[in-house]
Parts: sequence; structure tokens; C-alpha cells
Amino acid sequence: MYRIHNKCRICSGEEMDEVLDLGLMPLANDFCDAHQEHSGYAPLKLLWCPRCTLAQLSVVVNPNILYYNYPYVTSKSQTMLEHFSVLTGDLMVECGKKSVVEIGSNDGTLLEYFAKLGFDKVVGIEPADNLRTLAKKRGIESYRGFFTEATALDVVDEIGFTDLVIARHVFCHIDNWHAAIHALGVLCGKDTVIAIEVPYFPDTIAKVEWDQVYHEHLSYMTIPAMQAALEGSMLHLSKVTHYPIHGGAIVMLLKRNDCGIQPGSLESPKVTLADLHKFAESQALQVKYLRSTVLSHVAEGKRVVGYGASAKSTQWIQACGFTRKQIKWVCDNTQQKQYKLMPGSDIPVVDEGALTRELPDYAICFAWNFAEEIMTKEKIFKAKGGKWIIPHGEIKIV
Ligand code: DWN
Ligand code: ZN
Repeated sequence: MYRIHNKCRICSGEEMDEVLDLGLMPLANDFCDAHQEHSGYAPLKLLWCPRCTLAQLSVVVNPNILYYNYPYVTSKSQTMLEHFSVLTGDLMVECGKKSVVEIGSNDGTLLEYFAKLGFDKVVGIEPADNLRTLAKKRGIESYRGFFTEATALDVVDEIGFTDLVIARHVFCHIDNWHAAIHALGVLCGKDTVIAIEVPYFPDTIAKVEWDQVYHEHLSYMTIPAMQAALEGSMLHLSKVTHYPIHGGAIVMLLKRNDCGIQPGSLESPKVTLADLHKFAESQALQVKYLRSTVLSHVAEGKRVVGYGASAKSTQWIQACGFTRKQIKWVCDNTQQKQYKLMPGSDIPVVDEGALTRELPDYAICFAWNFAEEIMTKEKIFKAKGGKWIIPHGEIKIV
């Protein structure tokens, strides 16, 4: 199911420091029916390479297990759609308006924006069969499989060099960065713009978003790490823009070295080993706090549920050791997660309507990145006396 990763994926350094150990964890998106075989548990440890400053996991879970049937769909939040609208607008300024290739194109939501903006070649690459089917329903065609040199060559054969390549929240899921960077080069003509969106690790650290650490996220991105990874390749980092999505993300624009434009200087806060040790200490305190808060409410006879069966929810539930004794259910608007069981804890996932049907006393908003949207939508819960617990940074009860 997994293999040990003990050499830095940028510099092959073997002297990596262990900075966070979450123990054995289930795969964050392994939602199963009761009778289905669960994928099981794998160690979840964060290592730090002092040479190139990349934080990375100590194991690599087989990507076929993680991604061939993937329950997360990008179209389930209004906030995300607004982000897509801003992002496509920003990228239109950077590139020509003919062809776009998206790596990890999910259900085709983002590519549909580009199709509507008048791009005439819109192509996805997506390993998950269920997601390619959803994309097809939107009129988006996607190549089957992971992003490799072979796929890049197929795409170039079909549409030539593309104006824009976009990869949202996939780069940190990739094990072999050097192969991926090489394959990106294959897609690129002189004027191609590559846009890579990733969670921004300095934000993850500063806001103690430890729940972003799970088996899918093999690496944790900083600008110096990306620059180190690109060294010696035909690409360079030309621009970085920060966006608030998913608790803080950056979009890095990459161009070919021979594009004729010199990159400007890129500012980047440094993450240090000391920051990571502090992060690990704060993580333990957050878990202790949520656990004791929930246990004391349950002891008083209050009903506690979860809202949003995000990957992050698996991390919280597992780290706090919650079972359905503490959390009755987690509701979610994603059909593929509903009426399944949460990975590890087997807490049931139900539809969103459960919140107003059952009016529990407390709902933990595990999709804290969409808390505003969710709280606005679920006004009745609050009006009837329900309280939100927001497990992000200093845990808040609203
Ligand atoms: O990298 C990744 C990031 C970008 O997305 C993936 N590995 C997996 C995924 O992480 P996540 O599952 O933590 O993502 P979200 O978008 O925070 O998940 C939110 C969950 O909440 C989804 O299952 C949808 C659900 N939801 C809901 O039920 N009602 C969301 C909203 C806004 C709602 O109103
Ligand atoms: Zn390294």
C-alpha cells in the first residue's frame, strides 16, 4: 500500500529531520460502505530536508489506491466557484486564449470556465474514472491517467503546444517532481504559461493548519523549494500570486527559460526547523483542546456532529480519537461521500439536510475554509440555538 520515502525528492538528501508524527492514519478520502474493504492505515510523519527546505512525508502511498476512484469534487462550494472566476480572469491576462490543459482536472468545473471564455481547445488529464465521467457530462474531455511524459506527448500530438497549463492542488501530490517538471516542459512552447496552485506552506505553518497534512499531500510548498526543484530544468518560476482559497494558496507561474522575459525578484518568507517544531507543539494543543471540548459537551448530554466530510475531517476525528459516541454523523453535500463511513472512525456521512432535520447542539465545521459560506447557508441551525465549532487556528465556538 505504501513505501518508505527517506530521500528528499528535490536534492536526494538523506539527512531529513522528523518534525511531526501523527501515527498510523487512515487514508483521508477512503470513504467506504460497511461491506467494502477499507484501504487500511499508513504512517503519517512529516520530514524536513535542511538542504533544500522541503517538508515531505515519510511514506508514499500507492497513487492508484488514492486516486482511481476519488470522492472529492471541486464544484461543491460557491467560494470555490468564485475563486475559479477570479483565477481564470487573472490567467487570461497572462496567456493566449486558445488552448488550455488541466492536470488533475477533476469534474471539469474549472475547464468549463475556460471553454466559456472562448478557449477552443480545452483538455483535461485525470486518473479518476468517476471524475472523468462527471467532466464528460459538462462537455469536457479528459485523458485517463496520471500526468507523465507519455501523456504530455499524447496531448502535444493532439493539440500542439498549449497556451496555458494549469495544475491545481496536484503538484504536492506528485512523488517524482523531476519527472513531472520534465513532462511539463514537453507541453510547453516558448510562450506557454504554466500555472501551479498549491497550499502555501508558510500559511499552513502560521495558521497551524496541520489538518492539511495527510497521505495525499506528499510535499509542502515554499517558493525556495520550487526554485530548487526547477534548477537545471528548461523552466523557471516567473511570478507568484497569493489567494485565500483552502486556508492560503499560491499560484506559481512557470515559463520556459528561453521565453525572452526575465523573472522579477520573488519575495518569500523562510520556514525554519524551529517554526516546524512550534507547529508540531501547537498541533498537539489544538487536538487536546478540541478533544476535551467535545468530550465535555457530550458528557453534558449535548449532541455533537460534523459538517463537511473533508479530508481534514478525517485528520481531526482520528487525531482526537472520536467515534460515533462523540460525533453522531458528519454531513456533506457530495453524493459520493453520503451514506458511506468516515475513514478510520466509521462515523456515518449523511446529507446536509440532516443539520436542520436533527438540530444538534454543536456542529464542528470541518470545512473551515468554507465556514462563512456554510454558516450563511445554515442560518436555521444557529437561529434554533445550534453552535458552530471552528477547528482552525485558535478553535472558536460561534
Ligand atoms: O488537495 C486537496 C484539496 C485541495 O481538496 C485534496 N487532496 C482534497 C481536498 O481537500 P478537502 O477534502 O479538505 O477539501 P474541502 O474542499 O475543504 O472539502 C470540503 C467538504 O465539505 C467537501 O466534501 C464538500 C463539503 N461541503 C459541504 O458539505 N457543504 C462544502 C461546502 C462549501 C458546503 O456548503
Ligand atoms: Zn532536499
